[in-house]
Amino acid sequence: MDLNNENLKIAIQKKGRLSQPSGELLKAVGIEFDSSDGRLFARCRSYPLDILFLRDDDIPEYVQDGVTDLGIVGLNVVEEKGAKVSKLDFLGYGECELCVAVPKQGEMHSVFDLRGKRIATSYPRVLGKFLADRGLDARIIEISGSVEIAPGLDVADAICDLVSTGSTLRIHDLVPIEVVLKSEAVLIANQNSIADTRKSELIERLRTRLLSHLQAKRTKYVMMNAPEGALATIKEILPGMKSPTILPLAEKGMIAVHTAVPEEVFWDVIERLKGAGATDLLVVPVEKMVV
Ligand code: PRT
Ligand code: ZN
Repeated sequence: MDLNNENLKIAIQKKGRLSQPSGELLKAVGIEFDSSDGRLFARCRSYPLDILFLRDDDIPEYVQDGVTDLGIVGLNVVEEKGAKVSKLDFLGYGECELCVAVPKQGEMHSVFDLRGKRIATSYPRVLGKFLADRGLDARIIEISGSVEIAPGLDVADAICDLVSTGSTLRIHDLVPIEVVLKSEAVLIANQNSIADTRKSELIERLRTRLLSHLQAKRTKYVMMNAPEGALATIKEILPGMKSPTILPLAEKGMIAVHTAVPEEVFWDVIERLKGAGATDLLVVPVEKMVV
C-alpha cells in the first residue's frame, strides 16, 4: 500500500451495508476513485485523498490512532468501541436503532422487567451503560452474530440488537420494548487532524461538499403562482431558509414565488400553500446547495 503523507486519508467500510452508499457519497461530491472489488486502498484523482477500505469494526480505532484522518462508520460502532474521535456530521444513511427486544408472548413489557434477566447482544458496552444509567441490574451475554436466536435457544431472556425494518425481530417472535441508541452513518475525525491547519482545511473543504450535497438531497425547490394579496400568508407558511424570490407575472395582480423547502415539511407546506391560494405548483429536485 503506497500511502502519501501529504494526502488526507479516509476509511470507509470495505464490504457491507455502508460500503456502497459511502462510496457513492464521495463520488457524488466529485471525489473520483477506482472502487473495483477487493481493493484495500484507492488514491483519488480529483482531491488529495486516499481511501482505505476496512471492516467497519476497525474504523473507529484507525481514526483514533491517526492511521486515517477521517472515517465513515455507523454511530453504533463508534459508541461501542468507545473511540476518542470527533463526530463531525451525520450522513443520512445506514439508519437503524439499537433496541432491546423481548419474546412476544413473554411477561416482560418494559425495561424495568429486565432486572435479573439475561440479555444477549453484540453491544455490551452501549447496553451496559444504558442499564447502569437506569440502575438496572441484568446479565449481559455477549454474542457476536445472530443475536435474535438467543431467546429461542434459551441462551438469553431478551436481546439488544440493531433493527431497521423490524422483520428479523418479527420472524423470531420478538418485539422491541426500548430504543437504546438511534444510529446512522457518521463522519468521524482524528482529533489531531482537525487541530492541524493544513489537514483541517482539507477536511473542511470536503465537509462543505458533503453537507451541500446532503442538504440538497433533503431539499426541494418549489415554484408557484399566487395572487399578490396572498403573499403575506405564503411567506408565513414558508420555512425560513431565506426570503423567497418574488417575480411579477404578465397577468396583473399575480406573482410567481420561488423557494427551497426542506423534505421533512414538504407535504405540510405544499398543502398549506394551496390553501393560501397558490396554484401551478412546480417542484424540482435540488442538485447541490452551497450556503
Ligand atoms: O464486515 P463488517 O464488520 O465490515 O460488517 P458488519 O457485518 O459488521 O456490518 P454490516 O455491513 O451488516 O452493517 C454496517 C452498519 O450498517 C452497522 O454497523 C449499522 O450502523 C448499519 N445498519 C443499518 C445495520 C442495519 N441497518 C441492520 N439492520 N446493521 C445491521 N443490521 C442487521 C441487524 O443486526 C439485524 O441482524 O440487520 C438485522 C435487522 O434488520 P431488519 O431490517 O430485519 O430489522
Ligand atoms: Zn462489523
